[in-house]
Amino acid sequence: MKDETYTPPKVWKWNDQDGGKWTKINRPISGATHEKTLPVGKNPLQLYSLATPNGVKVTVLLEELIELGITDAEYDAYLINIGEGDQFGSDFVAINPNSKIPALLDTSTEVPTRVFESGAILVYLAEKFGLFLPTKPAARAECMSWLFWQMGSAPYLGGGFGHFYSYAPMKIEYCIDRFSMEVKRQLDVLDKNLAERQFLCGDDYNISDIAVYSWYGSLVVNTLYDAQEFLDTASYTNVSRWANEIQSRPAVLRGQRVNKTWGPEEEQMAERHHADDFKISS
Ligand SMILES: N[C@@H](CCC(=O)N[C@@H](CS)C(=O)NCC(=O)O)C(=O)O
Repeated sequence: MKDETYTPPKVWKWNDQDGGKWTKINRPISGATHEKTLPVGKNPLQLYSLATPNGVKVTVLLEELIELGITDAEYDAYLINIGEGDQFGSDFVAINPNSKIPALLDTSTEVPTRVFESGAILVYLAEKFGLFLPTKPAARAECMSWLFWQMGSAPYLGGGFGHFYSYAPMKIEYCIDRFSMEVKRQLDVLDKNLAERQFLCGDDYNISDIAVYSWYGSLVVNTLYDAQEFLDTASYTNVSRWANEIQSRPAVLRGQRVNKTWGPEEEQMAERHHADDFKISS
């Protein structure tokens, strides 16, 4: 372990720490680093994103809405390359002062509405179109509980486990153990819930399934961190059953391709502007 003898100084200073894959974009300050105008397309909704699990949540919901014939959910999806620092451009920061994808601009409202944080975007869209979010108080509370569970839990999976297992420049047993333990505990929470229910909240698929699937479903179907074997995800049989069912939905397959610029070419789609884009590129 590189840092066995490290003693933290009195005051932490920002210098050339080797933060691994993301080291070039990590900064201890917020705000724009450069002027950059974002494109705006013709559709009511403008999405600025990338096909990471947080980005995919939104494109899956939008594709589900379009699958149901909701034309007002048509959207332009523009690529934000976080490896190149696009999230620090001035127009992006005006939509999301937190400089992270996904960010949404709803141009159909009298004054364009900005929405940031993937959970807030899911709730905004579900409420706007009256779909995928139950309205009865008890069912809504259950949906919100699982949605907020995902928002609070996934940083342990992404920023914790994923970072130290996949991205960190050295393998640190202490960190990998700590976050593997927590991720396995989280998978067990999901598995016990899904032993009783088809979807997270019962018989109906809603935005909590979309949010949790994008992280934990991807983990068990092995599109995230290549950690299926390491975490023995197959032993969470109820999570696997649920993930495979969601994975086969046409809207999910489409949503996962939007703003994707890696993997097999036929799965990539840097930008999306029209439902027919999938036909053209597939
Ligand atoms: N809590 C935020 C997290 C978003 C987030 O972490 N996005 C990552 C990609 S998955 C990002 O944009 N990272 C760029 C950076 O940290 O500079 C959400 O759910 O929207």
